[in-house]
Amino acid sequence: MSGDWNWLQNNCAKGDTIVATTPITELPVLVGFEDATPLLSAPEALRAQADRDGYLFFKKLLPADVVLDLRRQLLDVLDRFGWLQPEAEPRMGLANPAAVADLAGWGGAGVTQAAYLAIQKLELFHCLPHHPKLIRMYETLFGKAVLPHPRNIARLMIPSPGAVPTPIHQDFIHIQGTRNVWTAWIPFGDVPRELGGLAVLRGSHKQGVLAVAPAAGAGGLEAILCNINLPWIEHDYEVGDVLTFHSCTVHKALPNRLGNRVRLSCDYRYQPGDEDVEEKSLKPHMQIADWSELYAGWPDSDLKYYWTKHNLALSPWNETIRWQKERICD
Ligand SMILES: O=C(O)CCC(=O)C(=O)O
Repeated sequence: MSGDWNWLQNNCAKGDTIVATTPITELPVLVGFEDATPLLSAPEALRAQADRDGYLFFKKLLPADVVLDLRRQLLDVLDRFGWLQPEAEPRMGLANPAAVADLAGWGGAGVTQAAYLAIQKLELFHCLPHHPKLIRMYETLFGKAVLPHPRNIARLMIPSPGAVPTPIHQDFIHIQGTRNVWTAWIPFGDVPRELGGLAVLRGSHKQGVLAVAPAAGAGGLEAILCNINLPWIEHDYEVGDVLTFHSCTVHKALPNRLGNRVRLSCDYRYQPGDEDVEEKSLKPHMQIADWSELYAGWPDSDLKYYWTKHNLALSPWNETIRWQKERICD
């Protein structure tokens, strides 16, 4: 055990205020998720693994052509805004360093508000979370009907001087409602570890809701890890892969070490249809527009306002969960 870890434990024992600093980097790191695909035909075993680890990984759950089609649409938007290298094929996803030098991402999306609006208008972006492979997987996990949240999040992580990887956090403080919400993190294209994929802290969902401190990066709040000795699991993602994790599972993005390559991904969220949902989960991400504006260019589709057909149990937002800015460890 390292000196840093001992420092954390000693200071925790004394009840000092803990700020999230060095001990986090000292946690063990393992590489490679176990593929949970075989457990889809053994629901009890699937749930046992989900309960043990707080996440499940499915190798190539989604068809590559669908995911790559969405990747192409996202890169087209980045190209339209002039952020990709003009001499390279857009599908390579290579940022133009001069064009992104001053890029200030809006609210953790990685791109400006105007570009994020264009992305939120893409029908396929909001269609993909309803793919039967995803819905069946969550029905198996929950053992009941599933509510996909319509607030779908895209992460367009363009390497620019101001870009910061998503900090260590739990989704629950940003979602609320039932804790039984699971996020699907889906890479849009291959995302080796060097490109800055998502890492999860195995078993951390059993720690409850952790205290937070302000931090740079998406979400703006960092979970304070105190007296936790669990391993980080990192992975080299391939197109079609799906990682899903509980709303209390601690996770973070790895830094992008691949120069100019853009990292694209999404967060789609799912919960049992009969459990509480907080109202903002039913609105567009960061309330960038009304649904009517996002839907304006779509053909007629059952997916428009689909959640209004569910009998939803709404629960109120609790701002105090996000007020905890420091924690005294016991
Ligand atoms: O993809 C990312 O960098 C962040 C994903 C995530 O953890 C989140 O949006 O909550």
